[in-house]
Amino acid sequence: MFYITTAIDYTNGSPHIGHAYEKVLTDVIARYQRLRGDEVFFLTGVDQHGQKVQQTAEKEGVNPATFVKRTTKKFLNLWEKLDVKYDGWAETIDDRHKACVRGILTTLKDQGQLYKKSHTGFYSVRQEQFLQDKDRDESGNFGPEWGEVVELEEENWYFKLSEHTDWLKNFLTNTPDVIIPAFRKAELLNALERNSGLDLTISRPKERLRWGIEFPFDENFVTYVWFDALINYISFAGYQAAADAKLPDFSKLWPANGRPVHVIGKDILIPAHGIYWLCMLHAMGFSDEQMPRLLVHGFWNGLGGDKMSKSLGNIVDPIELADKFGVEAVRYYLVRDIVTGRDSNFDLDRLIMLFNTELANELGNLCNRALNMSQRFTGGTLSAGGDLTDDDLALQKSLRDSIASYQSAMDEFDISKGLEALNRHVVHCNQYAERMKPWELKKDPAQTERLATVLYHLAESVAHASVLLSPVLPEAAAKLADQLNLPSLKELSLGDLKWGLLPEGHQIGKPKPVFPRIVVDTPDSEASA
Ligand code: ME8
Repeated sequence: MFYITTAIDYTNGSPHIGHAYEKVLTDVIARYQRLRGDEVFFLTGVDQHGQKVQQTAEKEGVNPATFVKRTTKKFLNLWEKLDVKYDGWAETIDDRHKACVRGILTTLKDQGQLYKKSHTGFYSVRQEQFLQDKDRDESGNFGPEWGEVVELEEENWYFKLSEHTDWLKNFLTNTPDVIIPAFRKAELLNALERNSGLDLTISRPKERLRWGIEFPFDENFVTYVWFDALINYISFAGYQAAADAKLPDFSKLWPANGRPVHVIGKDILIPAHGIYWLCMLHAMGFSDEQMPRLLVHGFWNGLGGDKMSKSLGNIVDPIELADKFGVEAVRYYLVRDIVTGRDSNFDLDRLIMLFNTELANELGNLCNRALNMSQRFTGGTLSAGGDLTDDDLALQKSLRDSIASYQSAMDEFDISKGLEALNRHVVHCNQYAERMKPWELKKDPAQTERLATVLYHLAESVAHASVLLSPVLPEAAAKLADQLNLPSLKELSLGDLKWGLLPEGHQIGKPKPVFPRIVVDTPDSEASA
């Protein structure tokens, strides 16, 4: 069982391209794992509590519950549009989740992991939060962005995080591959050095935050939004769920020796996932073997290369993009033009260029050639009968190499490299077609068998390409399988990818272009040339 999750998105605003990237990336990984033959459970969802939501709802003059329902819908619509196919959907206002959070709070309290104490500190009335030394400006003051700052005493519940940090240091130091990419582990260990000794405030007094999960043993407090949100990974996996809760069987999704994969952005590794969550799991009695793997992806910067922000007005809207360029172009770009773990600048010219060169020109051309020529020259009937030349054998080797590189890249969550491996074979096939010139062979009756062999090599390559492409572009892959007239392609596993997917005498279907070129009619766009 391969259990994979994404971060759950804040519902205080609309989804942007960063949200879309994370969910498409996870969808691609989930689909790839299925292609490998694994059973997969993919959980995603929304983070609906907390101060930000309460504040935005107030600004809009609606109650938080109405507000989150409205924004949650935007996320649901986006996943449907982008063909993100999850198995479980997490909403933190769900009663089953609340019951799980409350159960965990009670257990941790009974185990002596929680305590209540009062804290005196500087509090920003405008931002409704306690400030820390890092919030001071160069002259040591709290700047005007914090508004009125007052010294305040407040009681809260704390989780004894500090009791788990030595364990965490040892665990991280001695366990390879739990933080991906590895350079993030060094950052995490550094942060742990700086943070050790601190416990975590896990409550907010109701006087300043009402929109949260009420403490089961202290009605004056709600749960801190991160403590609440992180628990989604287990609550929606069926952790300590009631029998009739319609949730998965937890022991199947998260067995004693199983590590789920949490896909998260680089901004929420430290401290939320890398420190709080791993320590929370440890406190709940999860073993080292059960600690999740954290796959930490990078950020898309907005158009122009700056960090995306409302004030710069450079936030990329995934719905607009999909409407303009098509869902497949967006999905392809989001996993092709970024190395998992690194940042990238969102660039429309590159979106168009990558679609037009790698899909419309290379793969599209190969599909058109293979299917159209087979239809026109042999009535759509395939035959692999003839003797093989060095060129044919080189093509078959190129395919084998390509599948092997694809698989090792995808196993390491490096989708861009996996697609590159697939593209190498597609380019090889187009060059093969140029050299073999089936259109010339057609003119010579003595070359009938040779023509069939060449066409078979091209069509067989399209069949493999459609399977390899399917995690990224499921719709295009399904169309190709239909045109090849081979529905079973949609059910294949990676292990089934051997030469000869298309049986002798197979009759292909009617070819139709699957990757129409994106044409942009702005005069200065190079990509439209
Ligand atoms: O952090 N590029 O929610 P969120 C790539 N609710 N990824 C980006 C991005 C960008 N420009 N901007 C944001 C939260 N993300 C919490 C998570 S999990 C228990 C709770 C990623 O809506 C970000 O890193 O701010 C995170 O993984 C996800 O989008 C949701 O961000």
